[in-house]
Amino acid sequence: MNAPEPLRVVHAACPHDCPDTCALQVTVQGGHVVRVQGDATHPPTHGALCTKVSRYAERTYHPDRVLQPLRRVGPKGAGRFEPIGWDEALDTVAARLKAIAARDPQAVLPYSYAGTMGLLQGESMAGRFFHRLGASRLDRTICSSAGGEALAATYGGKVGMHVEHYAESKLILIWGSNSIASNLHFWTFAQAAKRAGAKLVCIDPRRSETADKCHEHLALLPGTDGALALGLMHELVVNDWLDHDYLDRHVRGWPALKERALQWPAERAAAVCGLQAEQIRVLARDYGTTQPAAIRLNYGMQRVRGGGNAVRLVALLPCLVGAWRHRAGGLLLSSSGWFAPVRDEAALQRPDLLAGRQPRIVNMSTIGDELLREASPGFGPKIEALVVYNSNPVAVAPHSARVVEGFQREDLFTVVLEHFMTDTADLADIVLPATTQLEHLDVHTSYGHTYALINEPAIAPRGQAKPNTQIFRELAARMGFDDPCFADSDEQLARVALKPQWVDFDALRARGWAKLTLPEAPFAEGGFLTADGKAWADAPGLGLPDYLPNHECAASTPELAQRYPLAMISPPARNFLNSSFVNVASLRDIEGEPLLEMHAQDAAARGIADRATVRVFNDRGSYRCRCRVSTRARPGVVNGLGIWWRKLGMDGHNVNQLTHQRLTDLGRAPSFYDCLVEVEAVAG
Ligand SMILES: Nc1nc2c(c(=O)[nH]1)N[C@H]1C(S)=C(S)[C@@H](COP(=O)(O)OP(=O)(O)OC[C@H]3O[C@@H](n4cnc5c(=O)[nH]c(N)nc54)[C@H](O)[C@@H]3O)O[C@H]1N2
Ligand SMILES: Nc1nc2c(c(=O)[nH]1)N[C@H]1C(S)=C(S)[C@@H](COP(=O)(O)OP(=O)(O)OC[C@H]3O[C@@H](n4cnc5c(=O)[nH]c(N)nc54)[C@H](O)[C@@H]3O)O[C@H]1N2
Ligand code: SF4
Ligand SMILES: [Mo]
Repeated sequence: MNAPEPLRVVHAACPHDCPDTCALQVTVQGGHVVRVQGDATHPPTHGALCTKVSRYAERTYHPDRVLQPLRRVGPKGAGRFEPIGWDEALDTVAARLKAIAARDPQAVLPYSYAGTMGLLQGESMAGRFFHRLGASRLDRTICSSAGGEALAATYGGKVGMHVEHYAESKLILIWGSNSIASNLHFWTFAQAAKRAGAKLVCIDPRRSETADKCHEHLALLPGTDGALALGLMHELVVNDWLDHDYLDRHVRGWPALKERALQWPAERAAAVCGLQAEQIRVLARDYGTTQPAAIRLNYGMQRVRGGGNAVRLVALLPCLVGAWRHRAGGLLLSSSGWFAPVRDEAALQRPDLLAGRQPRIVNMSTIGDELLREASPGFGPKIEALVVYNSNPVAVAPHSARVVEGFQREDLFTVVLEHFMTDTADLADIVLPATTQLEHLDVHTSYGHTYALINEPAIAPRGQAKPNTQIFRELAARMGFDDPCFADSDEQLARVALKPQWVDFDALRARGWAKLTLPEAPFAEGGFLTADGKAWADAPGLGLPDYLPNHECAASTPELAQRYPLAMISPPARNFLNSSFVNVASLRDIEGEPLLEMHAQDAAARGIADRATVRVFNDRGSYRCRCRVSTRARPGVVNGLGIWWRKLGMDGHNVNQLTHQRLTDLGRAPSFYDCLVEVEAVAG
């Protein structure tokens, strides 16, 4: 008998759009991945992974992986494809893009998001390619730009506490975050704090898994967080639970904001939020009298019309009470701004290849409308070609009916780089097989901690799959782009991704991760990243933040609220990551079917029984799912857990059949959780 092949352990990083960006250790034997584990030495990961990524190998070795290029044969959307060789596939794509670009390169649009958060397989070679072509630029707003712009307007960047320090907090507000599902490694620190006596408060319309484990749960109405923050400020002012010294020295515009807050007694805020005034008073007293007090804000609360204003208001709370003086006090929404000086985006993406051109910018969040727009002086040319990578827009973008109509245009040429035949790949003309994280090199930063990570390839690409970088390299050659930068290898890209004065690449490689050197309590003495170092209540061009009611609610659209009296939010299901993993059988089995959680009172009023099949609908469309009559939903609000692949749902639709394309107040982002619906039981 032969001796068993030796085991090899490779440093890797979780590629997913998740704040935790775990450090992985991948065990390989005989060219095959046998185990994916968390790196015990990486402090935020501490050796533990979520259920989804513990199964990452199942995704890589999935029998449905697309492993060769495909060309559509039937009519668009019929899902009939035939395998073709790489040469033919790339020649076809290059010929079409060349012909379109000869008329106007802006008729070509890249569409990508965070299927992988890797700096290489994200926007490196792809960025170079589209810059050189002069294609339309994509406004990448689908997730976090309302909150991101709000943080920039308040702190001067997407910066906040170090996640590790939550373990020492005495009070933690978990605000718009189902941390157990979507920020597991923060939750570990919050639990340590809880064991040490800290109080945990969850602020979320849904009684989530996380709310179950907190001491208090404020189930406010969706989109009312700004009113809650103003109500809390009112209590902090009238009870003088303020850090006057901090406010005087480190906050710009506080006197004016204080006047606004004084118009929001607890009763007024409670009426808007659908809470009891007493709940707001108790929370304000806790927050005003406990140090250190920390807020873990997450993006769930900014997917509404007033999301940007709400984040600005919440982000000012730690300044009122001086929470920033402690390393275990303050707020974290995103840590990605700490990496802004570290990442060398210009070196990776080479915007200089635009050579002075300024192509139009197209918003990814309104892709349905954009694809259906005709040429006009204001818009420019009609979109004739779409190159999709790292995203599944047909499932995740709002107002699916419009999105699908756009993707079904017979005159649209669509290329999709993918691992699987997603809802988007089904509507492609050409599908190109991409490698997964176990098959390519990458470098990662994080939006939930302050460590850089390396991802070494563990195995050779499966089948004929190629890294995104390689696909764009080969396409560039066929387009005749002979700039030397298109010959850079992934290794060369990895070496320029992070600036050496911050992260030494060889040290990163040796250990798998590297912590940025940053102050422990970054704003203990002010020093925000704004022009004057203060936190801005009054931001240039924006003025003071205020509560803005949802696009769709009784206050803004009373007639609509009569017909569609239920507010629907569509937060992520725990065992999926956006629409990724929906096709991994073991994870889909845990989730079961597309679910709508509904309060018993609302169910009784409609004669809906637990586990009934229901139709959820509004003027934009409808979809079917299983109803769970549950205390996870508060009265008046239904929770449609996302984001199923349309074709794996009950009727070929998902929750985005109901969402709309109206944008947030800041950041031009979608307002997924600002959506009125009605629900009825259906037979069968
Ligand atoms: N398991 C899992 N993890 C994920 C994801 C996933 O799909 N699955 N998605 C990843 C992505 S893309 C992101 S952007 C991050 C963060 O993604 P988030 O969407 O922030 O993720 P959650 O924290 O799961 O969900 C947000 C919470 O906000 C609540 N919420 C909805 N509307 C409101 C509101 O108006 N006010 C308040 N206060 N709360 C509201 C929801 O009920 C939910 O519990 O998570 C990432 N992690
Ligand atoms: N109703 C509703 N809609 C939502 C949300 C919600 O909460 N409710 N959340 C929104 C949010 S926060 C976000 S971030 C978006 C997310 O939307 P997307 O960024 O589109 O995320 P995914 O659905 O995970 O799709 C990512 C795709 O990229 C592919 N991929 C992964 N790695 C690679 C790679 O290396 N190469 C290539 N070529 N492909 C790769 C995966 O196979 C997957 O199909 O959805 C948004 N849509
Ligand atoms: S999805 Fe998040 S929690 Fe799961 S392994 Fe990746 S980074 Fe860690
Ligand atoms: Mo996201």
